[in-house]
Amino acid sequence: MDTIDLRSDTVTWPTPAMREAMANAPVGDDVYGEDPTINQLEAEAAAMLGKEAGLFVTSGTMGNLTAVLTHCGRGHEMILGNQAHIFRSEVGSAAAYGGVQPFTIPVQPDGTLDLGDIRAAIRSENEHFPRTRLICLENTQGSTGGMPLTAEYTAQVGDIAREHGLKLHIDGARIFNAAAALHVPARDLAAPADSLSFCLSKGLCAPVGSVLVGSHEFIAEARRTRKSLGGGLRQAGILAAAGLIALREMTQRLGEDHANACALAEGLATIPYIHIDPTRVCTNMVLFTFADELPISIEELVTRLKRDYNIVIGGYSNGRTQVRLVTHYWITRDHVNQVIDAMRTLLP
Ligand code: TLP
Repeated sequence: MDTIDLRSDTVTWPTPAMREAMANAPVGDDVYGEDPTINQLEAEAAAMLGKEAGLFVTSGTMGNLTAVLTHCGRGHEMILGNQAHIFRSEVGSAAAYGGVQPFTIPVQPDGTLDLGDIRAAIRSENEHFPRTRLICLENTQGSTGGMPLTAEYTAQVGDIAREHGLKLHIDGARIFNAAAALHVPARDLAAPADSLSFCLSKGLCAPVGSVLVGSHEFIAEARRTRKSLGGGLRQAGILAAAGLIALREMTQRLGEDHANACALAEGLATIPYIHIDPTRVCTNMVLFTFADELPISIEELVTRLKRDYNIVIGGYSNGRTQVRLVTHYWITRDHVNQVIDAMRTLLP
């Protein structure tokens, strides 16, 4: 990549090996189930997550929406975090297209939902109430800086879901970052869930795509939901070919991104005007805030980082001084050091 782009891991370019695999991928019409590369990707993804079947979808948003619409009907309620990507950043799609009502509860500083809060949010049977149908977790939890949820915690939520006849969906956009951070197979984190959607296109570098996994029965229904959303794909094996490399190879190297995120956080912690707790960095995200008495405005800082150092940062918005930096395949340790040096120069 030609810039040091830390806005997100969504900015990653496909690797040269991916581009080559894409050019040579065997393809077919996937609506007929005849794309061998997609079939292979779906089977391998399901196996890695310990589920029966998988479904290739265009994005994390489509994976989550397809899952929610498959689990829930109109007027049903889903319990999820008030900082969940599904609630905050998916355009209200579950409500818009499925009439599914969100019941939000606070995301805790460690990225979990409090078990007591989940229990309290489950509706009793009453003519007036919507029916609770689904619990959604996010692993890693983006709003708390990519905190991984453990298998033990997820199992406890799974127990609550089963006790009450509910389904559990995991927005596992970065589930392989969680697995790498916790040193467990991703399937352990997915085990209690009825469905999980993960992204090939974030830290795993594929240009497009996510995979939704679950039981044969669930995925058969989800296929219909995906079709209704306009997500029935044809010769998309050229995309799945990159996804296979993402799954087989890129999942194995995420620890490097986590180590770079730690190094970045530790370096930033030595700079005046930056408030950061490096011990909270667990995966590939670094969250920090600027002190109020910054010598230059945040806008000026962002402009000069880009203009003078070719460093792109984001995550802040007017009136908010919180910044998120995300490490990924295209960010090297040398880049990390350049970022720390540039910040130190601009914030003396
Ligand atoms: N996250 C993006 C932005 O939308 C915020 C990012 O830069 O982090 N679940 C989670 C936890 C996500 O972080 C994202 C994307 C999605 C779902 C949606 O994935 P896409 O962008 O593929 O629809």
